[in-house]
Amino acid sequence: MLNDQKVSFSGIQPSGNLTIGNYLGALKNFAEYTESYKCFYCIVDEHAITVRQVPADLRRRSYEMMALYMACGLDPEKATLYVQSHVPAHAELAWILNCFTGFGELSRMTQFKDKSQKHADNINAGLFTYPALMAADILLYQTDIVPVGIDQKQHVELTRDIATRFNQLYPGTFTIPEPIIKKTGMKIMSLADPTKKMSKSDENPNAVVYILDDKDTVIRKFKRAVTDSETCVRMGEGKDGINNLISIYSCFTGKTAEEIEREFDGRGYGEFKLAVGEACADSLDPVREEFARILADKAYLEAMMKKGADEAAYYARKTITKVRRKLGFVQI
Ligand code: AQP
Repeated sequence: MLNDQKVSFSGIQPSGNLTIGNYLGALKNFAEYTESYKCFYCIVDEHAITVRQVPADLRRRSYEMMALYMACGLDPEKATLYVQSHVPAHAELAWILNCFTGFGELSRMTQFKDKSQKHADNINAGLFTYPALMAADILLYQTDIVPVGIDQKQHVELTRDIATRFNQLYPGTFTIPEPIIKKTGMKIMSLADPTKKMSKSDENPNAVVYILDDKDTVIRKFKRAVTDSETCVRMGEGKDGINNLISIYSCFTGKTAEEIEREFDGRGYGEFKLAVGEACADSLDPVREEFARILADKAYLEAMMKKGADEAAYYARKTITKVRRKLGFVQI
């Protein structure tokens, strides 16, 4: 907690074009905390390099994400929007927290297991210690809440364990954060294989709907979405494709699953898929327009990045100074 105001922190990697999974599970929810919390929303480029990135793409996507944060309703006057590598305290605290994180704890992280399978030629130490950097991101700002999708729950829980352990040794250092995971949209699945999470680094572009896809592309992708051999639009076990489409439609329209089942009673999958595509494309239309407008002004984006980095560094410095003192590092 900073000066009695509660803190919300979250981050997204600029490791690909953002998907509606990133949007519904995280980004869309960020703005609702800006009135009552001090918010820090970060573009976590240091996390992104745990997987090989093309430098020009990483740079371009960092600008794009800054524009997208704003296009999704985040006002840089109300929330601190910044790039992780602009605030060196993240890397500094990550090193310290590495020394308070168990090898066994890191070995149990599902993301590490998944990503080391996916990138078998590059299982680097950064991929393994990624959760310690994420703990640093969160703990630097004395964060109370972390709005994320369900896939990040395990990392936030580890952050809590690390913070609790640190506080036992050095009382009063960190606020213990809570993950905030919305029930609808917490895990949007791939359209090509609805048993798998929709992921921005998926190689099959038809598996993923990007926030910036145009309307025709969005509708085409939903039309092709894998479903099952039934025709009735209803939630059920083994109906992963339809369950996923119902939850996407619910997120974009605010309707409950029961309302959706009633709305499509007696109508086939084709009609339902079209409605999901239209609801998604229509909701994202204003985001796309705003994004294009903001992205065109590079000087403004850079000024906002600088402003965000300065603000974040100010708060991060307070925590890092406290941590250094508690650890016994000499202050000069
Ligand atoms: N499919 C999803 N459904 C709901 N939420 C999701 N998130 C990601 N995918 C889904 C949430 O988006 C936020 C940012 O994620 P990230 O960039 O840190 O990386 P990630 O979780 O590993 O997401 P991706 O898209 O799968 O990225 P890549 O392909 O680079 O690994 C998080 O809050 C996450 O929960």
